[in-house]
Amino acid sequence: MPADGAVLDAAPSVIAMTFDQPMRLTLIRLVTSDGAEVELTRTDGMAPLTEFEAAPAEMGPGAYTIEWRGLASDGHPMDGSFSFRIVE
Ligand SMILES: [Cu+2]
Repeated sequence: MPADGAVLDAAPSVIAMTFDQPMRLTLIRLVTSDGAEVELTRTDGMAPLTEFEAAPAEMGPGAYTIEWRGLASDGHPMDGSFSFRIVE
């Protein structure tokens, strides 16, 4: 969350992901279309979770991508990305 491809009229207060099985997120980045990184405050302590949430720093209008990598409970590495836009 936000859903991939979402067009929002305000910045999201949280970036959230739900996993079917506990996932230890080893990396999560929120980047603008210019490749600038937006700070994310995460409180998971890299513990395996099915519900992950992080609070983004202030975000203006533009396109954003979330890139993540994680380790599933069986040690299988996984990764993914999703994107959304904020419009005024
Ligand atoms: Cu696996």
